[in-house]
Amino acid sequence: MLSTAERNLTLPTSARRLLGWLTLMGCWIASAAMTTRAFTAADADSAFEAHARAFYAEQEGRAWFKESTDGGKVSFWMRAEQMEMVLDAYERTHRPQQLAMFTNLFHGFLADHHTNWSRNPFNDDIMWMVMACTRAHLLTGNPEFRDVAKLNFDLCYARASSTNLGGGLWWKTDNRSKNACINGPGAIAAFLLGQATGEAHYFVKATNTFLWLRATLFDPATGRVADNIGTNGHIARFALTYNQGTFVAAANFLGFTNEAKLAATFAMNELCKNGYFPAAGEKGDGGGFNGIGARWIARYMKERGEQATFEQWLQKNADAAWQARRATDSLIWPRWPEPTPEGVRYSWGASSAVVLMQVTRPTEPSPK
Ligand code: 7K2
Repeated sequence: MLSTAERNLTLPTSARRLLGWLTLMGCWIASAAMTTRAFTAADADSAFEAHARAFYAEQEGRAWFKESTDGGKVSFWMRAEQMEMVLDAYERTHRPQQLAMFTNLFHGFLADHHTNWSRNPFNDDIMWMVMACTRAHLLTGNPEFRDVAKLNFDLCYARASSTNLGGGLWWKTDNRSKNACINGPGAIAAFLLGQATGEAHYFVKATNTFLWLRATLFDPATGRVADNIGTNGHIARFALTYNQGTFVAAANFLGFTNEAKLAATFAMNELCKNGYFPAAGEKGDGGGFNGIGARWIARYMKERGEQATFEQWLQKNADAAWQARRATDSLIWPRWPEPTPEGVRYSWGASSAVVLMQVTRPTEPSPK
């Protein structure tokens, strides 16, 4: 038998040169593949498990998320939204233990905040938790989740809805502004409750809320969703990824696909730098904004077959987020592609990357 080298020697010079080139190219492609950032479904599992290991706590069937690696308990809306993160994982894996986690978190939430949330002056807080519970009901059929969602949506909508400024929902009970962060979630919550209960008035509420939001805070020329309008009519124009995401969700549910695409495109092209979601602070409300944005944009993309426009962008972020995990416990802060530093990390800030990795299609198959 001739060795490869010997066999090559029998080839004419031009063919040998070509072979040399091909070998070189092969090495180059292989080394590029090794440095290419990629994540697998197993990595999405690992990211979720790392977050749970660091922050999920449970006692006698009642669970919560710690505020940080130092302990504590995370506040109302960040807790609700990390419950949505658990649903994102369940929607991807269909693992019963993730549903059990949600159920424990639900009971833990009610133990701390009771079944009637009207003492919370933030209407948006209530709507975030209504969304979590209604999604859980739609996934499980458990009436416990639906009934609490319905009770609290109804009381929140009754106090938040008004004709001032042409309609829409007040952000807080002091009735000083109408914000995207209540009207997007309010429209989503109403729509999902319509699905959960079959009661048509919820779809009317979803439509009215969305149409007000579109007319008042959405710019159809750019896709920007402004943050809020005050009682004096002043519009705060700044745009945030979570407001873009909830607008996209409501638009998608109600069939306003042009608006959904515009708002998603604005988030991708105008709010991102080098294609990366904006770096968020970890302690405040902003830590989980990108997770909310990614969740709803990804869902819209999948339901409307818009992968060609948005999937590479989501995957670039999910890859970068996974690369940015820290070695000690695989937590990921909300400032990828910068690597996650050692020290205290916050559950809400660490949830954005976890959500992103649950809702984005992996860029590589899992190893066998
Ligand atoms: O001003 C609102 C909102 O319009 C804006 O987008 C963000 C920006 O800040 C607040 S919303 C944050 C609230 C969420 N609900 C619970 C409250 O404790 C919290 O202030 O960050």
